[in-house]
Amino acid sequence: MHKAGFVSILGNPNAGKSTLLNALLGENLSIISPKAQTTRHRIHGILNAEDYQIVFADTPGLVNPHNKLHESMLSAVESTVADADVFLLVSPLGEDFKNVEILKKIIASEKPILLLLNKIDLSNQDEVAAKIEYWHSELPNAEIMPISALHKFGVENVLERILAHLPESPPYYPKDDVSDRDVRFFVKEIIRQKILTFYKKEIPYSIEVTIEDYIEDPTIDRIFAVIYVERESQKGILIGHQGTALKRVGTEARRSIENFLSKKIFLSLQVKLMKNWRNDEKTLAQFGY
Ligand SMILES: Nc1nc2c(ncn2[C@@H]2O[C@H](COP(=O)(O)OP(=O)(O)OP(=O)(O)O)[C@@H](O)[C@H]2O)c(=O)[nH]1
Ligand SMILES: [Mg+2]
Repeated sequence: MHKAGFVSILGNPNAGKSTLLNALLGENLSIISPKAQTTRHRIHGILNAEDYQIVFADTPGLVNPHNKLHESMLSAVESTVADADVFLLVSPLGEDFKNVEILKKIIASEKPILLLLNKIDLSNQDEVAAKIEYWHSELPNAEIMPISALHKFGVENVLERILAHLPESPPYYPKDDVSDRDVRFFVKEIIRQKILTFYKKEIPYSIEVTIEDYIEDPTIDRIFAVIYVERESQKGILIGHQGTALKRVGTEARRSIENFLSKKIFLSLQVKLMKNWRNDEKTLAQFGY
C-alpha cells in the first residue's frame, strides 16, 4: 500500500513554519529569519519514502493584507487550504491566530488538524499546560502537540501522526523530487534571506530579488541577480558606504548558495529601482506572485 497527500503548514508570521518544514524534511529548503513575513510564496517540500510521499506546503504567515503583495501571499495560503489532507497549525506559545477567517475555513473542511504548540524551549510546563487547555476548548477536534521545531523536539511524533491520517494514493510528484520550485527560486530566496538578516526597518520588506541569468558550467555556476528596491533612497542603504553592505550580502549569499548546490558559484548582485512594486499588479506577476 502506498500513501500520499498534501499537508498544509499554517500559522502567524514568525511562528516557525519554515523551521518546522526543514526539520520534517531534514534539509534546509525554506528560508528562515527572525523577521516576520520571511516566506512570501507557497513552497512544496516533498518527503519521499518507499511506501509514502508527503507533500508539505510551507506558506506565508497569516497577515491581514495592507498591499497587493500581502493579498497574493494570502491567496497562496488559501490555495493550500482546499488541497490539504492534513493541517499543521503552528502556534507559538502566547499567541493567537491573526487571521480568524482562515481558521474558520480549516475547521469547516473537517480535515484532521494537528495543533503544534511551537517554541516550547522558550517556555515552562505550566504555560504549556495552560495553552493545551486553551486550544482544547477552541479546537476540540484537533490533536495538540507541544514541539520545538528549532530543536527538532516532537517532530518525529508529528510525522507519525501525519502518516496515520495520510490517505492511500499514488505519489503526486516523481519520487526523487524534493520540491516544486527550481534552483533559481532557492538561489533568490537565499539572497533575500541575507537581506532579511542584515538590514533593519523597511528594507527587507521593500526588496525583491530576481535571477536575470543563470549560466551553468561544469565547474562553476554564474548567477546574475538583481535586487529591486521601492524607493531611490533605499538603493544607498542597500549598497552602503563604498559598497560594503552589498558586498557582505554577496559574500554571505555566495557561501550559502555554494553550500546548497555543493558547487562553486560566481554571484553578481545589481540594485535597481522598481517604484511601488508591492502595489503594482503587473510587476507582482512578473516577480511570480
Ligand atoms: N526558540 C525557538 N525559536 C524558534 C523555533 N522555531 C522557530 N524559531 C525561530 O523563529 C523565527 C521564525 O522562524 P521561521 O521558521 O522563519 O517562521 P515562519 O513561521 O516560517 O515565518 P514567516 O515565513 O515569516 O511567516 C526564527 O528566528 C526561528 O529560528 C523553536 O522551536 N524555538
Ligand atoms: Mg516561513
